[in-house]
Amino acid sequence: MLEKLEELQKEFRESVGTLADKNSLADFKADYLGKKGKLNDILKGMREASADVRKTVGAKANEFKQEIQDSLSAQLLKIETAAINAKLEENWQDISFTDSVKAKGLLAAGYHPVTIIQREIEDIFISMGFDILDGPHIEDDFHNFEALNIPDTHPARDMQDTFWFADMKHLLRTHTSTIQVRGMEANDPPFKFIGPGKVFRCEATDASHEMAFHQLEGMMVGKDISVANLIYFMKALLSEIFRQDVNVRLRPGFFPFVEPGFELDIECLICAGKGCSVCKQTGWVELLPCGMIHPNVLKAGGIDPKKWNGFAFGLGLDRLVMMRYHIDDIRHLHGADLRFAEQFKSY
Ligand code: FA5
Repeated sequence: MLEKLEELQKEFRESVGTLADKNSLADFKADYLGKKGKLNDILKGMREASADVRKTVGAKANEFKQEIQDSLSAQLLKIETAAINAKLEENWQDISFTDSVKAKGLLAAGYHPVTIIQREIEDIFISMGFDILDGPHIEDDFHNFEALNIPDTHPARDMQDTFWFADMKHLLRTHTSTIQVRGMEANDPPFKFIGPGKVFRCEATDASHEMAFHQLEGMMVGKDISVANLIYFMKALLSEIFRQDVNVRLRPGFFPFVEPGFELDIECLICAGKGCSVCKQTGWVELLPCGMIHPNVLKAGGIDPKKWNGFAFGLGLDRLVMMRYHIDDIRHLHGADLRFAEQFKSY
């Protein structure tokens, strides 16, 4: 009996690994452990056997039963894992941007043109030693207006139509100049940083105006900084971005947080200065307001204006993108037309 049991065990071990599906596993189990199965068949003669044999064979048979259960469970796990892997293999997709993916017509991801330009500008300023700061979209009155020399009743508040929250204390920031205030709060001079981000204004849209758009703030605070320093950095930026000669003009501009303030306009690249809907027929596009930081702003940021001074600028990123890629309507930048977005895939 012991010999037969060992033979059956050998046969079991040889075949259990070849079972390939759940049904054959169930049949196999019944074949070995069922009432009329192979194991019971061998154990039929147990009643007549001596006590010694019954003890040895009984122990061996129990061990074997356990082995059968364990091996069948392990084989079931193997079969299920193989099935899952086969399914994964079948549904596998190459999402790297290879020619084979393009050929299959799968949509490949790319960067939005605003992101492309933003990163280029970040690289330019990093190479000139600037840090990059961030700030929240939801701001308070202090950071958006008060600290920027725009007190409560100041008419300049009407220059930027504001989305206020119901508490009338919080708002969606109307410009990235809020990052100037946060930068001054967090740093001791001298410092220089840029702060790119989304801004929001409650105004009607047209070819060059959006309600949600992007700006990139810049601030440099140090000793004896002059308008010449400001113009140097603005020129460096524009020549890197456009890599071509562009006509610019500097004219006086009013912003309560700078004195003197300037508007740096670029000759419209859409119409080559002839006049179109983007430049409102003027031939020039407002791109880069800037100026020397007002002493009140430094004070509000905890910086002594008798010791330190500096410049700040607030670049309109969407309009820069429009000039760079000759896009004739800002609303294309925020639309959902994939034919537009796909032109900028950078892979
Ligand atoms: C400001 O927002 C000032 N905070 C900029 C500044 C910073 C001045 C530091 C001085 C020193 P302004 O409202 O002009 O300024 O907006 C800045 C730029 O954002 C504009 O030149 C323009 O390029 C862009 N811009 C303004 N409004 C819109 C709009 N609705 N849609 C798209 N771009 C806009």
